[in-house]
Amino acid sequence: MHLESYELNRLDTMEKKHSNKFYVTTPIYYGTAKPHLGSLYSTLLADVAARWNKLYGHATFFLTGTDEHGQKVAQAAEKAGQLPKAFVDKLVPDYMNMWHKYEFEYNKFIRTTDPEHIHAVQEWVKTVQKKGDIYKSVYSGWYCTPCETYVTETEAGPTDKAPNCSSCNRETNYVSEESYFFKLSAYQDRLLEFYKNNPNFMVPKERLNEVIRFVESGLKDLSISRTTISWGVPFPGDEKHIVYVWADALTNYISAVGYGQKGHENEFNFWWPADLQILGKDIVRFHAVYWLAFLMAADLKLPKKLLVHGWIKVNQQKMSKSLGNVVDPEVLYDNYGADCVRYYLTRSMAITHDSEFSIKDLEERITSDLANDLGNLLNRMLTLAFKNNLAEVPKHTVWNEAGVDLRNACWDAIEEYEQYMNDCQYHMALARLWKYINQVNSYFHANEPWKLAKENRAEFTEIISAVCHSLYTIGFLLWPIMPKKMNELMQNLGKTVQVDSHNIIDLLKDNRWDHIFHLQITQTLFEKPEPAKKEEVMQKEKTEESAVQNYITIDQLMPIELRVGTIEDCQDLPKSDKLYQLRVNFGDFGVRQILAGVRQSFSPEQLIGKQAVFVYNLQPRKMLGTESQGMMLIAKDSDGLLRLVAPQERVANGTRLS
Ligand code: ME8
Repeated sequence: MHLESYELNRLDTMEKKHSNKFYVTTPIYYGTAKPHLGSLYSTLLADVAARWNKLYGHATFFLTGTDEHGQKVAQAAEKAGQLPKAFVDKLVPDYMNMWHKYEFEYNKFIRTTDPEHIHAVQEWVKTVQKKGDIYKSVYSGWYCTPCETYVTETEAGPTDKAPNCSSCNRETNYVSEESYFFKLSAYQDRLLEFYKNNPNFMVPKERLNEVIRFVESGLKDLSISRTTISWGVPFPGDEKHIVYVWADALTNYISAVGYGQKGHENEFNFWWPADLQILGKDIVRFHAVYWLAFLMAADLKLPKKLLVHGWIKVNQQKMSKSLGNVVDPEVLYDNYGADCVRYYLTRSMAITHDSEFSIKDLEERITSDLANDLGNLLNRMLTLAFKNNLAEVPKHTVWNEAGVDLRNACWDAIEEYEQYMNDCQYHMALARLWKYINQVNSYFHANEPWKLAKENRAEFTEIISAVCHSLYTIGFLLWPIMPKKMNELMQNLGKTVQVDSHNIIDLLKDNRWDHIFHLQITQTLFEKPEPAKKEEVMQKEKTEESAVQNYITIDQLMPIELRVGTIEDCQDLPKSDKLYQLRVNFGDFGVRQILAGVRQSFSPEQLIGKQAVFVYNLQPRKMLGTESQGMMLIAKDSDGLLRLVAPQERVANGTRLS
């Protein structure tokens, strides 16, 4: 269910029905490229947090969206030969579709080009201007376009040369322009006071110290307008200027819930302040310093918590387009399904640290945690129950010692899992829950219910009931992580996950293990990844359609000499059923003998006289005792069909491709 906004009457009922509200946000992603595993990860964490709060019966609002103004987007659009708005319009569905695939139940997808947002940004500027915290002056300094930020004097040091950006290490440009400034310096003490009084404001706590050090080193007023570009929110009262993209973007968190919009005051007062704002460690300063000061200046409340997560790394490096190691979530979805990827990311990426992503780890997690530990437990219990006519598991009242121990262990697991989830330590929560899943497995094995089915029906039923109660609890607790799979698991137990205003976590804690279960066998919950699939994904990783793109630089490309030649002769290569021995004429560059493995797709008549493209400077090598002095390029489609690669019209033999 995706609600674009909450109407007022609905808000009234919500205020009455729900004991509490929970508002969670993700960064809004630059409208420059499609979603990748990093943006997916932040959004997943927000979805997990929102769903976890739904289990408490809280009214939740989950906001995500795109950051569409500024130089970075304008440049990307220009490069694509499009106007900025048309460019971002094309990208937004990519985000929405991907988020739907991964079952992200966001309530609003904000775009900074939305008219309500633009209006809200202007309202914020006017409010702060009235207060006297915005003034006009001239800005001169080094600017990093990829990060849309100025390098501070301290960071730049005494230099006439362009310093590299302290965040992304790319080169900066010197700019000097008339600008409106926000009196950030006036908020230094209030910010430090806030950090001191709210030591748990940031997860992980340690990051707050870095922020404190930065603020203590002295805050300079912040330039919040630009005259050098036009793609942005017009600065109210001075349309030569546009609002600095970060001042524009950060405001999304309040504009999305009604800030600055007449008739939306109740909505805004209901949702704001945000309970949790999720972001990567690259944008801490913007959120923990500028954003808070912007809010203070408008006399608005401050967010309750920032969750700052580390990088997902691939091959030991941060994923980034320029490094060419970007993982495509679509490929993962197609191969493993949304829930398995959701589980892997929450389980294996430690919130507080950078974590390495690998297909091998992903597959191991699916096999060991999901298919073996959890899936098999459900499977074995169901098969045994059905084999012994126990599709209806009756209410059980008096538990023997092993059952009582397992029930106590279940309650302990809930308590500790809850603690970790509320601290946003999702990977720890899952590790803790798996300890319990292993306890249930041990209980099942140790009590050997398969031996009791005939001789001690009461005890057999008790064991099945205990496993059902355990799985029922696990199903709810894991629902925020794997919503679809846990709905399936519940269906196997004859239950459903229904989130409304009830506090399910409390119900689980108070659960006396007195449920009746109507068991159903459906399809296997988790399939182990087939070895073939693994190979396929690995292979894809290596090719350009892959999850991980391995770019080469222009310098690596230049030495490869591709030339057009005419095939003058074509003979079978003795002892080979694949190779032809070709004689290829490269005009001024001579005639060469080249072996090509295309015998099964072309007859000699189909090749002789044709032009094709060859790698001309490949080191000669011998195949079956015959030397090949180059390589013919071939296009092979997914059905294995081969086609010659040739210029559309004949060119002089020896022509080089450039
Ligand atoms: O910074 N690992 O947008 P952005 C984990 N528009 N998370 C990653 C990641 C990685 N390798 N790469 C990116 C912007 N992320 C601004 C935000 S908010 C008012 C404006 C995630 O498209 C992480 O959350 O560059 C990071 O902070 C965010 O994407 C940056 O997204």
